[in-house]
Amino acid sequence: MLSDGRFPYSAPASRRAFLHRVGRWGAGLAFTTATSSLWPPLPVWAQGTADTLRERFIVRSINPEDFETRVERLDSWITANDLLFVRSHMYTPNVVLKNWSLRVDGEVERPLILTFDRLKEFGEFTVPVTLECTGNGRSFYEPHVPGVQWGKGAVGNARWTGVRLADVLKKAGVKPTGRHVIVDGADVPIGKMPDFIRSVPIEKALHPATMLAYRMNDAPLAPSHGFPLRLVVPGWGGASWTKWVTRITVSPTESDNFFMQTAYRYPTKPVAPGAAVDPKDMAPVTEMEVKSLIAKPSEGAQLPSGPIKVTGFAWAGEADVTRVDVSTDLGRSWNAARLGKDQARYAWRAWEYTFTAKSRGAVTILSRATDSRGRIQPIVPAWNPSGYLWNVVDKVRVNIT
Ligand SMILES: Nc1nc2c(c(=O)[nH]1)N[C@H]1C(S)=C(S)[C@@H](COP(=O)(O)O)O[C@H]1N2
Ligand SMILES: [Mo]
Repeated sequence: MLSDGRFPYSAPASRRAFLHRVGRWGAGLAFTTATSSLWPPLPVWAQGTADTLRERFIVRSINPEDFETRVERLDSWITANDLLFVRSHMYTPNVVLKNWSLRVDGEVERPLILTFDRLKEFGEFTVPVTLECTGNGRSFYEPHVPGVQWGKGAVGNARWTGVRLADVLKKAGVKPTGRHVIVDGADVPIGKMPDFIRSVPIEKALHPATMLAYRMNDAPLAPSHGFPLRLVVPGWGGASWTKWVTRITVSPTESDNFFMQTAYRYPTKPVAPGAAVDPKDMAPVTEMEVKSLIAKPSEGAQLPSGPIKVTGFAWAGEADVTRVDVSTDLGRSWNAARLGKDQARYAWRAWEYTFTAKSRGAVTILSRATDSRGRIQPIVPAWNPSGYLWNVVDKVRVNIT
């Protein structure tokens, strides 16, 4: 923060940037923003040009914000801030930085209350990490499962900047009884809904890659993505990445919250599609699966004959993607795609593959990733009652004209 208490990157960098920001808000709001010294960045729906929200996203819900990225828009290793999907169970809280603090308590020697200034003293670092909603692909499960009907686009890759959760916990001094770290955010439940509180086991919380992030792709977090502070849990599904963090409680046990004990759980052994599962045979969802995504061409595209370039991304939780194979003959043969040069632990790999269709008519393109643990995308999904962790071989059908 600046010496006069302003939040440095929330101020417009220039007169041009300022006019750009306020231009689409109209004079009334411009006045409010101009006179407020602590305004957070624009919400996701107001970024870019105002009329393009639905061009960038499939809006699953406008408020709470559940915005699925249109995957054909994913054309770079880093996903732009106005393109990264949004998943919020509740309304986006309006956090005012000067009233915000982070409380660290529970099984610690020295409970802390940290202002944003103090938090930044822990020493920041930046890493690209892929974020995927645990329910991404839910709409493809058969039989149908309730929940946000995500297609393929609840995933993206951003460069996160923040401090190590481990450094904050070390400052507080975790007692030997501290086995889980419970993280709560400023969002408040709607109606009778339970609050959104999640916990991560102490080993993952103390891992040097686990971060309390305040910047995304070098910009302050947008309110939709957790302004001013969110958890980044590399390799794990988005449900663990608590947004709008205000409180971190070290505990001997997992959080007893609904979103740990009832939601976001996965069968510990195989179950028949549609079958109910005994709660004792369920465990919290943690890591993401090995998975690939075809970004282009789009489903149903009409393409002239000639070379067809297929592009996409692949990721594998805490493991590394080692290869992506593509089939254009319904899985009879597979050919290696070329992996992009950009890579980082916990970040997806771009891939591309070019082929020439043998004849006109329908062609099905399949993509299949393999990872450093030898995991490979399946052709048939494993069933789970809430539709998490969909990672079946991806498929796009096009028509060669
Ligand atoms: N406080 C809070 N944190 C949250 C959520 C939420 O509803 N409340 N949603 C979670 C889920 S389910 C996902 S997939 C990610 C989505 O992050 P994004 O909106 O930045 O893409 O945030 C997670 N963090
Ligand atoms: Mo999610």
